[in-house]
Amino acid sequence: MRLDIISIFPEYFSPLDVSLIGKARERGTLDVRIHQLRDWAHDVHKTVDDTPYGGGPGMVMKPEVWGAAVDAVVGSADQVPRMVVPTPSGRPFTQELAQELAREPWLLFCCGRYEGIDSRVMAEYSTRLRVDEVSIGDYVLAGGEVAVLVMAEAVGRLLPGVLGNACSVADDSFAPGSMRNLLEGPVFTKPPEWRGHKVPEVLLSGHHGKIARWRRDEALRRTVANRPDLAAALDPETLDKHDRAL
Ligand code: 6GU
Repeated sequence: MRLDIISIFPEYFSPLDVSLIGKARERGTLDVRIHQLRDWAHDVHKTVDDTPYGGGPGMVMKPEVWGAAVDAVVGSADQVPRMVVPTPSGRPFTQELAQELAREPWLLFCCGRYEGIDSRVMAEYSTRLRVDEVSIGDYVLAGGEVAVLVMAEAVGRLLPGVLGNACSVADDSFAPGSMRNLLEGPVFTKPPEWRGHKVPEVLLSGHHGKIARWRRDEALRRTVANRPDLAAALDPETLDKHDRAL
């Protein structure tokens, strides 16, 4: 996968040099290219923003600068990227969207700062590319950079060969399967007792059926406690008698 990022703060993306994503880049699974937006600002001050039409606080990023930057990155290749614009007013970023993005050969993330990017930029590229404005949650960040790190990691770990163990993707909270829509329960490793806290007996029993049942119970308990919204949306058909007793 090719992943282009345009930002006025390329320094934000040094985490992409390390860990899972860093290794994927070394192997050539992932081709990450980070661009400084100001390279396409042509006045002496390298201005990228201006005051909003209609008044109001803050600044808006200029369409001409973004247009020049995106045109240069998209170029005249026979392929075009899917464009993702991080913004708190976008559609929610979910595991489902991460899976969809992981199937794309080329993603372009456009990081806005201030009050955002002039809307005509998204309108213009929507005629040529798939454009999604995406939010990573109900809170406001100072810019899209950290949101892009979040999305790049969520997407990158889904690429074939990036995770050591393909099963760890299947087991994730929010992944499809029998644990679908349930949060992952607690996990334990050696020693069997630590500071008086014992590992639940069933996990030491070697009884795979009982272990699976216990894990599902714990997942359901945790979902009810931490995410009543998810618990309420569980399909009653998939809840068996045992689940309902919890
Ligand atoms: Cl994608 N960007 C910004 N600036 N704030 C956010 C966000 C994105 N998602 C949640 N808050």
